Amino acid sequence: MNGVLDHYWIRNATWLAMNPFLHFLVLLFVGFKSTDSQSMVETLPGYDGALPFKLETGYIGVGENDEVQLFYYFIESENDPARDPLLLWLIGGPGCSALSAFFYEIGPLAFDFENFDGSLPSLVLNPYSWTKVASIIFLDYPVGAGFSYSNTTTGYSSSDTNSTQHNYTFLRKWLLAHPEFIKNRLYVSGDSYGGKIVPMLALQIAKGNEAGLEPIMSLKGYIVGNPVTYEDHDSNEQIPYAHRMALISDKQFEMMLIALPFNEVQCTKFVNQVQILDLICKEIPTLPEGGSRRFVPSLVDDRIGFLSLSSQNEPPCHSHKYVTSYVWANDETVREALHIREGMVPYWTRCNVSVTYEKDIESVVEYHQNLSDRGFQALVYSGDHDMSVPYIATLKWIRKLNVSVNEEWRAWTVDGQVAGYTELYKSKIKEAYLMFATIKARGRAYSTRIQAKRVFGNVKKMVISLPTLKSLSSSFL
Ligand SMILES: *[C@@H]1O[C@H](CO)[C@@H](O)[C@H](O)[C@H]1NC(C)=O
Ligand SMILES: *[C@@H]1O[C@H](CO)[C@@H](O)[C@H](O)[C@H]1NC(C)=O
Ligand SMILES: *[C@@H]1O[C@H](CO)[C@@H](O)[C@H](O)[C@H]1NC(C)=O
Ligand SMILES: *[C@@H]1O[C@H](CO)[C@@H](O)[C@H](O)[C@H]1NC(C)=O
Ligand SMILES: *[C@@H]1O[C@H](CO)[C@@H](O)[C@H](O)[C@H]1NC(C)=O
Ligand SMILES: CC(=O)N[C@H]1CO[C@H](CO)[C@@H](O)[C@@H]1O
Repeated sequence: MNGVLDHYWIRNATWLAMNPFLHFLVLLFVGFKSTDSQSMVETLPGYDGALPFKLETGYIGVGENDEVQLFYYFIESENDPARDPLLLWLIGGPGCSALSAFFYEIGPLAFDFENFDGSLPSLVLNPYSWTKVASIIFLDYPVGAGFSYSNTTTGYSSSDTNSTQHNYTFLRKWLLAHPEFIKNRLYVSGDSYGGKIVPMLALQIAKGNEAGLEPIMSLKGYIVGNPVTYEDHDSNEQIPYAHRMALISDKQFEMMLIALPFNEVQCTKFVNQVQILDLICKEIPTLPEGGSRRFVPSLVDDRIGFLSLSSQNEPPCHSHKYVTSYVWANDETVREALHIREGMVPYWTRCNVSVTYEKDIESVVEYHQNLSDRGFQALVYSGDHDMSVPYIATLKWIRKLNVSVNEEWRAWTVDGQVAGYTELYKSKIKEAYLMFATIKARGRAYSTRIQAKRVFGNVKKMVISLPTLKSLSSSFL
């Protein structure tokens, strides 16, 4: 406990005291329980001195008896938290930890991989952190991901539908515990598999608002990157994508068009799906059980030895970078600093591939449509070298929405260089814009500094120049 936390509680208590009726409703509908916790984190192992931003971590209970405890990291905007938007960030998987997005994608800190020697990695600031323009809640979802856990076995089963519900309950409770953020413009955001939950949750929020559920959220729109939307259709587009990217021949492509037998998998199996220009590498998943904390190179059965990594700025295998997160997140001092509850998640993994999860919603195109019909803004971006959710799959469902092209396809730039291409769509029903943008990227959009800068440039302009994306596109793109 410290001053800032007390401050939160005091404000919260005052707010609730002033709204006894609301408090009652809240208790009735959200079932506020005492198992929730929140703590300010002022220092982190690996970073010298006090953190130059406000970090809070905590657990919020969801499910019938709060048996599911969702863990989150909240970073206040480094600009103007009172006025900047609030983003809820949902990472993909399903089953990946929010910490991965925090360190490897859009968060304020990154690992100093260059000087990593196997012991606790040092942390450096990320100049392109989205927290420069927005406050962000990074959520470990669904249950089983990151530090989120359930104290019952049945609590571990989840699905698109009930993780959306968990997410919604989470957000309601979180906002009630942080009433100073209720009025901030809210964007639900996420990428990859998170891109499927984002529109579901956004629509749930819209419906909750329409039904008068407290707190009424200031939802303005949503942001998705390489979003899984309709898996079967998304993967159908991998073939034309592979053709466009010179991974299969014209002849093979023609054979496929006329449905002659041709094994596309054979042709692309040696291609890294999420980053077609990258090597295929194993993710280095674990450290030796019970052994020393130092990394043992012989465990790595990749073609490229681990020893060669530390001497290079950019490791040849992107996935090797992830080893730092295992070392860091499983360090006792780190867990203590993050206020992780003891014994609940004995070993942190970046992506829990064994989460019990049912994909019970096949397509979320209808959710995008309904959000657009209701007037919500959307930023949809695609790293253009990602074959698992190729940009053409994304464009395909966008063009099926009841929207018209408002600005034709054209380049957008960062520092005078083309950073990608964009097309702006407008709802035929409401003053709602959907901006699609490609990011020239080696796979997912953040894998190098320059790419991170590109995505950041786009998001920065979006969150700053609302209310409509229209003004954004004329002022920036
Ligand atoms: C699970 O946690 C909730 C909230 O702390 C508690 O009410 C419940 O009794 C716990 N159940 C078990 C089986 O431990
Ligand atoms: C969530 O969905 C899974 C799969 O459909 C189901 O087994 C589980 O009972 C659901 N959990 C709750 C709390 O509804
Ligand atoms: C992964 O998820 C499963 C099921 O949801 C859970 O039982 C398990 O403890 C999780 N593993 C880790 C390492 O968190
Ligand atoms: C979307 O809107 C249509 C028409 O109002 C409605 O029938 C449908 O149930 C909505 N879908 C969702 C997921 O809310
Ligand atoms: C699309 O929007 C137009 C204009 O409001 C409306 O007339 C039409 O019914 C909509 N189409 C669909 C499929 O919703
Ligand atoms: C889509 C979805 O899961 N909706 C659920 C969200 O949560 C509320 C209650 O918190 C349910 O009523 C919805 O059915």
